[in-house]
Amino acid sequence: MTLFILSSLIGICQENDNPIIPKPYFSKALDAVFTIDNNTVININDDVHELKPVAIQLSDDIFISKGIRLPVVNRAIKGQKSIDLLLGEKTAYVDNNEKYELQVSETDVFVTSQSTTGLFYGVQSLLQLLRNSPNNVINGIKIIDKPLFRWRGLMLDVARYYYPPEFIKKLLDQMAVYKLNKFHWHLTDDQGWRIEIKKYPELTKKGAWRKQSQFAIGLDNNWINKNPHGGYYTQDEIKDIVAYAKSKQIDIIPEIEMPGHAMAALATYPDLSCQKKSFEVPGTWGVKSEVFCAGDEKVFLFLENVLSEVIDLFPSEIIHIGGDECPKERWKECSKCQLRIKQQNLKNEHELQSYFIKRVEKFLNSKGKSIIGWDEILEGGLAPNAMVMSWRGTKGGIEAIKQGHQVVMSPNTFFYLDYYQGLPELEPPYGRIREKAFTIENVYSYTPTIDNLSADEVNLIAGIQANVWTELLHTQKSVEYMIFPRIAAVSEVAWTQPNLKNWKDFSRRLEYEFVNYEKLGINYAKSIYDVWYTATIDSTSSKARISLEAYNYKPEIRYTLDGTEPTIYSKLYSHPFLINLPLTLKAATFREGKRIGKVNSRSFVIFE
Ligand code: TNX
Repeated sequence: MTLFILSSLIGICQENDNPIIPKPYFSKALDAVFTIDNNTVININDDVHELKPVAIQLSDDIFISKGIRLPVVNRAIKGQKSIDLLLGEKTAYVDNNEKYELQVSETDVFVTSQSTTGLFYGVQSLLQLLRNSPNNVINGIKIIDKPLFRWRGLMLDVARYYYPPEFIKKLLDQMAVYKLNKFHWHLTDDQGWRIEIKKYPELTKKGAWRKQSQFAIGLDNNWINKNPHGGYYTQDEIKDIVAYAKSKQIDIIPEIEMPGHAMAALATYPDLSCQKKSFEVPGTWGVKSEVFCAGDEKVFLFLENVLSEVIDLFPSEIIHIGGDECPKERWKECSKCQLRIKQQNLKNEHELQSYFIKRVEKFLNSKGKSIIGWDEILEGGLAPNAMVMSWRGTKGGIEAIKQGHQVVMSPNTFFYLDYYQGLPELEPPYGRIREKAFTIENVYSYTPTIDNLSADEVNLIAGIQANVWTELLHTQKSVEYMIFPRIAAVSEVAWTQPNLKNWKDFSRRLEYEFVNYEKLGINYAKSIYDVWYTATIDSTSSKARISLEAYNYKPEIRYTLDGTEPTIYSKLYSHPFLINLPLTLKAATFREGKRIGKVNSRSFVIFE
């Protein structure tokens, strides 16, 4: 019954001016305004111990955002204007522990949930309302909110380039704002080992450093930066970051890559490879032939020792063990690997990979942990509690579901934030170029296909995740550029019911985020303001039909045909037009008398 009322209300209330990202499950404007001033208090029940830290954090955040310090009090005196945090009270909903309610009326703001997680999300919504308001006033609103998916992830590859703890924390701050709850920390790879392991100090003494870095992939892959690069996180730093994440309701899922993508470890301990030869930590990218030897017991002992320390550092129930892109050529030539295949009655090297993963999985299971791995771990079968991260499109994910595994959809066709988000000629020179840019609108458009799945199978989709691989992102600024603002779209895909998603409305709300990024000094991409062309050229009549498009909210596109820069006085684009060739078209977006996008310039010629 409640559900029915909710769903009929949702349609009506879609158009209100709620600026929150990700869009809540239900929201309705109320005819009231709440003003925060020096007489406002944050009201909690002191007997509920979990409330205190949330309240103090809220008070700090309001101070940072509005410069007003609200005292935290135990049950405010009647009549006093207050923000009330309520845990496990006043709420009828218990079906989802991330659920919260937020009500802003004239005299009170109520944030209510059954759990501290839900309460935290309610507070995040409140803070967004407040920061997006030009003064200290919040318009009346009632929100009932809960997420679509339980896994709302972001992965950062710190192996290809190292980023310091403060940067990780800054990222966690923004993940929390967007109600993302899984930070997947890609800590080891060919080009660097970034986690201190007490039993093997050499791993970070040697394996965390490389002599050079390759700068580009593709046409110009010979450009080498000869500066050494490296760094790692001490166990103390990791503990601190894990605790910080926890305070923001974020689990950190550590990834230790195996059996491939492991050259940093092999360079440190050549004995763990098949050929036992010494290597350098590579300063080039790509899939490497050197992998952990699957026939040598030393390798499993090493990994078990490493994982034991990892388990102690990360409370997460799930450990990521990689499993992707493991070439088999060394195993084919290795007598120990071949002996293992024979002794274990395996058919080939693919089954040897499966043996490897299952063995590590068994170890982790014995410690009360379960594994997640890239979709290659499916090959050869898995224990039922293993999760699969589907990166090569979503096929692997669907297959995993059919085999009864939980999956995280992370297709490289939508969620690889190392790919360009705009027109290559207008973007800064970092990230990967594909035929098609991964615009924020593309990211936003993702919904998992569930057509051929039963309800139980759909429930196996734990969620979605965006991945930031960093081969081509050598500065913090470049990483920020690739993440922001696409992270906002990721959060809405992860949190919001698909039927509530609406690009135009999202692009309106995104404008508030840009203001916030400016305030926080986040190097965000403004690619959404750039103009895209489509031209159909008819060489017999020497004419072209040109259409222009921009994805920002209510774009105002102006253009010139005479080679001059477009200004606010240039022609306003309204619909596709036919035009004589050759010509040079220059177009950009404008707002309130100012150019906001870059100038996209194109020459169209006639091919004889
Ligand atoms: C594939 S996704 C990889 C990474 C690369 C990435 C570049 C995956 C499991 N493996 O090693 O960094 O492509 O986009």
